[in-house]
Amino acid sequence: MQIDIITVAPELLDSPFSHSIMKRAQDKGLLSVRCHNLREWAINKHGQVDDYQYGGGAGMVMMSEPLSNAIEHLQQTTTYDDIIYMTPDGETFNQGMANYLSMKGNLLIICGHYKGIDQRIRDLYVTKEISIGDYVLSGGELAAAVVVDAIGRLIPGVLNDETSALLDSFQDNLLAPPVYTRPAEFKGLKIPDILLSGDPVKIEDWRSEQSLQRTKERRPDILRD
Ligand code: 6GU
Repeated sequence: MQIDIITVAPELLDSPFSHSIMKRAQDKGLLSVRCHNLREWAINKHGQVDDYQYGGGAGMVMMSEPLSNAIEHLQQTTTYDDIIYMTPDGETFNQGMANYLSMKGNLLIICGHYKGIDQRIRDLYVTKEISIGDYVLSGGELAAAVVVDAIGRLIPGVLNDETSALLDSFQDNLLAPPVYTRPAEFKGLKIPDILLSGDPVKIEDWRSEQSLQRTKERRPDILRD
């Protein structure tokens, strides 16, 4: 899978994809993430990519020309399954969207800043608008990193134990059960006896029950879905 990201702050995206599972995915050739600095398509030598909004009001708007030129430049060599705009007024990201997007071949992600991007770019190019939650970030980069991480780990072959993504919280509309590792007693707290029983069926039943219990208590909303 190839993911291209258009941003005014490529430095913000250096680190998230350089470690751990995202790094492994790229080293294995299963995922390629490329960040493109929008200022390369600035309208003047000052690197201008934003301007005041028509109708007045505080805050700058990212101009259509640099964005359009960047998108069309990238489209010359890549056909995108989706062109995604990261925006707080987009559809709220969830595991189902991550599953869906992980099956795509090429994605283009546009990160907004300031008051957002000129509406005409959304009308002309964007096929999907994603928010990562009901709060406002200063730019779309951290949100894009979240989305790419959630998608990237689902690409077959990225995780060592291929079944582990299937057992994640949310994969079956249930939260994950509690987990424990050594020692068996820590600060007076013992692990549940069942985990030492050696009975895989009983352990599986216990985990299912814990998942259900946790979901009822913490996220009754997803249980109803
Ligand atoms: Cl995608 N962008 C920004 N700027 N803020 C957000 C967001 C995106 N998702 C939640 N808050």
